[in-house]
Amino acid sequence: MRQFFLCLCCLPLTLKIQAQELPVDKKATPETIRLYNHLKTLPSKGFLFGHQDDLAYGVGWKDIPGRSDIKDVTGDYPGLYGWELGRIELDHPDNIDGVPFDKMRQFILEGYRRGGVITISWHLNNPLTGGTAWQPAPGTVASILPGGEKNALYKSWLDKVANFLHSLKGDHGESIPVILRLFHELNGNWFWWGGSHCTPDEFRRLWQFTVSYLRDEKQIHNLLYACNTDNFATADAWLEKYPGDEWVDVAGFDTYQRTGNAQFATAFDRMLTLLETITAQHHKIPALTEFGYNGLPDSTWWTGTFLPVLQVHHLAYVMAWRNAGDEPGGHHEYYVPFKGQASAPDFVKFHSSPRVLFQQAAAKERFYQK
Ligand code: BMA
Repeated sequence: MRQFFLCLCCLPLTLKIQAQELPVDKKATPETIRLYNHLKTLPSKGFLFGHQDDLAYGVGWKDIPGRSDIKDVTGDYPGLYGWELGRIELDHPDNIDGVPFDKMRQFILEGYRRGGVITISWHLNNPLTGGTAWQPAPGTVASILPGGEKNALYKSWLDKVANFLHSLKGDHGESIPVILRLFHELNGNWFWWGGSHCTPDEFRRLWQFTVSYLRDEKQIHNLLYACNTDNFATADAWLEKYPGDEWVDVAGFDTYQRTGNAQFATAFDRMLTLLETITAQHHKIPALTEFGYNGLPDSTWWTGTFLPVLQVHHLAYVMAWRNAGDEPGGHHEYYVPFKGQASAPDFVKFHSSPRVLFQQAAAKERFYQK
């Protein structure tokens, strides 16, 4: 009898532990479902720190096994790794930023093995004109929807994306979960899918078609879907083209500092407050899907400007954009410090803040395990 009572007492606890919510894909793999549930509760503890292309290159180096600018500075890898599929649609061996897809697959496995989280974006060419992602043309979105003249071409591009996603396998043959960030910065006018280049209805249909095609047609079940704007002014503005609760797992925005610290901090804080309201109402995972202060000219930016704002908000992750280094035309692009960069000592302090999770802390979360 006593044993029976004990069992009954344990029942609610057991049920609670086992109650897993399902993402957009109800047939998602066990690892993907675990990651989804874990990321939902993570913001109450802290946020992952991510970096685009972290393992592929940094400022002044490329393709050195095990190297990472973040590791050079902190001794730790990021907790989240961003990768980019642009040019996969052209069957190109390298992506838009010179990362070979074969190597990317290895880097993804490497990050996953360390317990990190993977997110992927896609600056796909304009399917109507053959121009780049940054070359909008009237009617592009309509042309790739079902019934449109470029729908077959777009599907053939999605087939290539599906093949790549399908090829991402862990050591036990399991599919590596990926947060797929589709049609990002959707409220900006610079991409063919963005801003005034399509109607809210066209955008929603594009999103829903793409998710359905990957999930239902191609049977890709290792994906969480992230939807993000660029800077935005109101919750209504963020939601203007929102594809709908059943189509989105992660909700976020991208922001870059192009003003003084105080002005940036005020705007950033405001957007985070709005995002938290949106994600609470819609039960989505909140994330800062891209950020950066190019060249990091302020040596105390990490703990003086960025962290004070982040600390009073709740996000699952933040992701710094890529350390491209020197670019043609005398430009440079980098968003995390490299060894010797002015903000490197402050980044080490930022790394040790208890709410910021790099790889060592991320591994302890055991995102993919029961
Ligand atoms: C932009 C820049 C470009 C890059 C593109 C796609 O923000 O970093 O140099 O080609 O993203 O990754």
